[in-house]
Amino acid sequence: MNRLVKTGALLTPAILLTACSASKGSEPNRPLNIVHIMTDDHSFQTISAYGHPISRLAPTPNIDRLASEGVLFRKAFVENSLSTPSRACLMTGLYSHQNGQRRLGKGIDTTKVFFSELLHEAGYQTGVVGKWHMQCEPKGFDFYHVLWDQGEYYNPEFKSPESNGKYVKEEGYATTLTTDHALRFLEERDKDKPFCLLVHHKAPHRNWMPEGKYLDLYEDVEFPYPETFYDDYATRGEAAHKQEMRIDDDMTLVYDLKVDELKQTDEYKNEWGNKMWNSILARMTDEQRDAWMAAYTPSNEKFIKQNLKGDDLLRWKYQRYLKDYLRCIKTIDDEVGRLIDYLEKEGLMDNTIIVYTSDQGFYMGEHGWFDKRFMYEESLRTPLIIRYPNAEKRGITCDALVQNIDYAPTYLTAANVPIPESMTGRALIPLQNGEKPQNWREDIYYHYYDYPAIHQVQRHDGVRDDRYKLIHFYGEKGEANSNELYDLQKDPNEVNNIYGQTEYADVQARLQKRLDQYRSNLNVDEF
Ligand code: SGN
Ligand code: CA
Repeated sequence: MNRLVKTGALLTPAILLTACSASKGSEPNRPLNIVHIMTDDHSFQTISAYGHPISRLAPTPNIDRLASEGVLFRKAFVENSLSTPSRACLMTGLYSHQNGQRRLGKGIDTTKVFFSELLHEAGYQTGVVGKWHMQCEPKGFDFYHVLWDQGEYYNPEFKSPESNGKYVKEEGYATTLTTDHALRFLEERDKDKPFCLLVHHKAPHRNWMPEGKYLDLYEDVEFPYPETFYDDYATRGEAAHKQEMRIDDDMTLVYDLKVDELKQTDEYKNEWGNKMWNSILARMTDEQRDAWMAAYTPSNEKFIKQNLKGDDLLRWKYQRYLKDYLRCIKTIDDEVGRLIDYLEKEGLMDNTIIVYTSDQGFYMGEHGWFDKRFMYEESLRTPLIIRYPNAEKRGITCDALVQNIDYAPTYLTAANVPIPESMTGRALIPLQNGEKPQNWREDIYYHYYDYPAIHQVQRHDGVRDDRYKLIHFYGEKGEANSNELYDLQKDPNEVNNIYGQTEYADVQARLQKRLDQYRSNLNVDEF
């Protein structure tokens, strides 16, 4: 294991020292506790601190509290917009092709060091609860209590050291149970040691199942439609046309939108997802199922009677999708509040870094889509809020370009543990006042690989700087490659692909050069 500290343009020991002693009132070099809260598929559009019109109708006061006391990152990105790869980036501080986890399923190179191992060796108590979603055991943790695969919303199965490798079903709702286990770790920990806790929620992942008390929340609200809801992909290449993540064609009425009554009908009895839907209902207790049916049956019956078609049907689907998704967010927000209350009550707010993020962004109907995967903004961007203890400035925003490979170096720095030379990401601590240090990165590299696969988003890589984005799509043999270029200042919705236009020749050449440099410096082996 390489234990050299990064030097040069990256992180010098001097910066390390400043970074950790910058907080007013804190002891210099005191190792900080770390709480990393990461949801699954949570869009920045649905956190009210980000100010998007959807979130104004469904506020998130507890997550917003972290933003009002911390730094809200407006340009936080993932490297590969998919769960397992994103989690591998988090643990290793490496890009997907460096840590092996390019797609869902197998891949993680377990010889790569996880930051949890280094913290553990440095005397930290380490814990992870909720969604782990990697095909390796949690490495470097004293405590784990993790969900099976994607996890279930109702009565999910968890594995822990005490369960001897078996997954054991627990009665309750995933978001609440995950928080219960997080609090148990905090309660049972050795209070003389610093700690690092990863709280990884399943919600709001597909199929967006709200908890009992919020089943009819927002029922009478009409959520606004995104400007690109009817995008026809006119200026784009093949990839945007061929994907299978459209609300109109690919979102199912029974499994995704919970119209249980339709599963018996000739038209929908073989719809994709019906089996999963039946197993979701079967795992509920009678009480949970009764509450569910009582809440959904009246609106489902009304919907069936209306016999909606075309645009009316699409708009109904969108409203049902948003309501369920935002109901899941409501519980997340409550549970973030419960965790913060505990930290406050225990006097831990002054020596703990609290982070709120997601494993990637998500489409809330932009371009007519749900899901993620594409390098277009809504899935490339992830929410990121960091609350530093005793910060000099609170409630600030940061526009520096940051990425999910930066978490591991950040947490090592907070713990005064040297960052291995082999880690690619950079510690975010120098950004704690919202300002971008002079030698900060000017652009980011993105690479998506999971194709062919569900949702059929072609492989692509690309580079994004503060203003422009170049994407190179490549499929399988026989499929056309294509390039797209966007001017995010003039065209924030990315509907006008300007690749090949003469007035952008210089920009295109500059971004292409950067993309080539990334590929060669990082030894990228496919594109
Ligand atoms: C499941 C979902 C997909 C989703 C992937 C990846 N289908 O396969 O819609 O894209 O997970 O999601 S589901 O109906 O079975 O839920 S990820 O967040 O884990 O990357
Ligand atoms: Ca995810």
